[in-house]
Amino acid sequence: MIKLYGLKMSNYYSLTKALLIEKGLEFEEVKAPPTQKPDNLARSPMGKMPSIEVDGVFMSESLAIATYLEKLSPGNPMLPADPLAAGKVMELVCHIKLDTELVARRCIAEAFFGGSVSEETKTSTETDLARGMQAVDQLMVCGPYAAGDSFTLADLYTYYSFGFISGTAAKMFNQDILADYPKIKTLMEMLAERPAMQRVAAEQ
Ligand SMILES: N[C@@H](CCC(=O)N[C@@H](CS)C(=O)NCC(=O)O)C(=O)O
Repeated sequence: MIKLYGLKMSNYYSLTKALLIEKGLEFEEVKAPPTQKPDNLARSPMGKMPSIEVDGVFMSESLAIATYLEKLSPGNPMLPADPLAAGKVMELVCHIKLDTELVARRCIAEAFFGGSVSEETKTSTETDLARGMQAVDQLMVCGPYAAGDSFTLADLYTYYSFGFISGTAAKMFNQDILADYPKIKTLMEMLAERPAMQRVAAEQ
């Protein structure tokens, strides 16, 4: 059985858990904080969460795990069969991850953990996040799902990134970041109703 390591508070852990549920795969959750200790580094070279273990093999990075799960369990696909459409899903995932989620993450210490970040970091985060939001919005199809008419990996990354991004923007910039992006806001509301997302939230 697949073992899922990490903490339920993590958005990437939650994303991976929701994916396992969407795929109908059996898994066991193992509580493992993100540390630089040898046991965690063996699972995840940067000491982050989530990671999984399959037959004694460890794997980190949610996108790598998603790629593995897609090959393992092609039923209930998270990528369209059409190569171009699949590429477009991954393009959207990349922009969500790199240009919005990772940007908001620069302020995580102050937004969620009682730390502080420099004024320079706050300013660059606000500017870069605004730019990333435009890029993501440009690619968002919302027809009705993120990348078209079927639920894909892009919806998982949308849901578990924009929850975190909205929280960060509210705390750091007193900003309702989705107010200017009604397409994404409506999609978030729709995705919140999915059984996988509901189960992840209920078990958090
Ligand atoms: N690119 C990674 C990101 C994972 C990540 O940033 N995880 C966070 C929790 S959501 C973490 O472990 N943070 C602790 C740390 O950076 O030490 C993925 O997609 O899995």
